[in-house]
Amino acid sequence: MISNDGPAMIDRRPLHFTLAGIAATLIYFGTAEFIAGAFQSAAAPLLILGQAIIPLTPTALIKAAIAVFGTHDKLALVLTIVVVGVAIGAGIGRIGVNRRSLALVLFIGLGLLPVVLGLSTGGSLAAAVPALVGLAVGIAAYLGLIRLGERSEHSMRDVTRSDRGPATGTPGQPDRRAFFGLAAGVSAVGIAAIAAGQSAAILARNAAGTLTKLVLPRPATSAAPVPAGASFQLPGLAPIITPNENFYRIDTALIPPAVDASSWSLRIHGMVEQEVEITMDELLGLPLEEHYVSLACVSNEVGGDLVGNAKWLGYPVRELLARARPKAGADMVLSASDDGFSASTPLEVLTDDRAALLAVGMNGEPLPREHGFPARLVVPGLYGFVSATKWVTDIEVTRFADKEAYWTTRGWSTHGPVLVASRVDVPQAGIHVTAENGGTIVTAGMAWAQHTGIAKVEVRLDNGDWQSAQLSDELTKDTWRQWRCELTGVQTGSHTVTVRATDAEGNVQISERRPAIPGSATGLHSRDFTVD
Ligand SMILES: Nc1nc2c(c(=O)[nH]1)N[C@H]1C(S)=C(S)[C@@H](COP(=O)(O)O)O[C@H]1N2
Ligand SMILES: [Mo]
Repeated sequence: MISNDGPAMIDRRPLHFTLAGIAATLIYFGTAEFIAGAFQSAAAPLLILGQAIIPLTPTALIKAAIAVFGTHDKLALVLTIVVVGVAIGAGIGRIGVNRRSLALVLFIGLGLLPVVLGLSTGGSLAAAVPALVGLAVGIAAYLGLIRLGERSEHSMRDVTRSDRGPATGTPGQPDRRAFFGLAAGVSAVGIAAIAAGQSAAILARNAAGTLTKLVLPRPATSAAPVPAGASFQLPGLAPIITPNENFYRIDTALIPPAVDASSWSLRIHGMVEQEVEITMDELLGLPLEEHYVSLACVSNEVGGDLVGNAKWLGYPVRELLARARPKAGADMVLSASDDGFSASTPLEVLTDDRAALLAVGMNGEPLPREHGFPARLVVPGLYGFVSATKWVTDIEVTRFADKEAYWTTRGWSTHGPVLVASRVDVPQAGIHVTAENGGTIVTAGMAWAQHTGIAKVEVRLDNGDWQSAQLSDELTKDTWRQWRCELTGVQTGSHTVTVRATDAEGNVQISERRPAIPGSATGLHSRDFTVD
């Protein structure tokens, strides 16, 4: 007798069902992404799931993801959803070994999740199409694959049962090969379709950005050109004006909202004597002002690059609020965009004489879509999360006691004044330097304390004394400044340069290391370098 438990009798069904589940999940995502991409629809399940997950994700995790992936955090999120989805799909597929109808119910339930989420956030019925077609294709792939898998199993059993011996055990082989081939093929097509759908979405987004071009009027008040003395021209040192394409981007939108300038309007309401609504035509007809303002993110790490400086064109928020006439007792302005973000800004900051703008232009161009097209707020002296609402459509005059903004409900502070900060840019990380003229090393970087101004920057080599750095000419007290210092007598070997800034009110940068939550990271930035 030939025993029944030879190697040929390994039960492959769990493997088949698991692989079928994986392939089905990939082809589900792929079909849906592809359809959504082809019709330039926002109904792609990955997008819907991503948007649903962002608000549920612990803030610390979001900030960590931004720190690790930078502006690729959105791609990382999409990939995470695919990987987690595939893992769940594998598990459900495996359940089908014993309970096939349960597996189907679970697949249908999960596949419909983006449909339900899409509809509940105001999506149209048409927006359900990509996920529904994806689900149909995914289920068909699962059932087809397990049938093929079973056929290969049965033929193996038939062979063994009829006792014909291993040499004739081949009739099951073609089916088995067909199974693995089909499972791999379906998975590959799924992955390719996900990639195609995502690329189509990116292309469509870029095209939309150019379609909605807006012609900016000449400023009524222009900013002076950047004086030569404002910049030290040094390789590796951040430029005084950050080009738009290099400006950091932080927001909770998986895809930057596409807001049409002609239908855009801003409403000012709440604790006001007079509600005000302003359209883009009206806004562009007002005397617009140009101001240099540096913007920083509260979650910028010590030495990080979530800070930039631009020349903004806009209308003073102070003037708009004067039209609405805030009522006594109001102390906060809650600005919001249609994507669910909101920021709480102290009313007094928006009514004093600083250049708080409802901005339409950035460095001489209409706002790029990522930076808030067609209009956003920019407020000197506050972190972006409490002031710089992009795609802004709503301004409510209220009280801190009555309303909370997006990040405040997630553990961040209500008020967000910027702390004095500085950073080493030169020598660049990982670069070996040669000391000129017997040990002279040039070090340089940026320092900022928006709306107060930088008064002093000091540099320390290793554990030496603090020495004063040279400062570039100040553009305005709302912008960052460059600093530069020549270190002399530097020996060959490893060194560390540390920087600290002092603002115009005499506040010295906090050297104690503190995490970003709730009100910005503190600590001094150092750069290690090697002199050859
Ligand atoms: N609508 C909207 N506006 C927003 C945000 C957002 O998530 N949504 N993020 C804010 C944060 S945290 C910062 S730091 C700045 C960043 O502006 P930027 O992306 O133009 O650099 O935008 C602010 N405005
Ligand atoms: Mo931010």
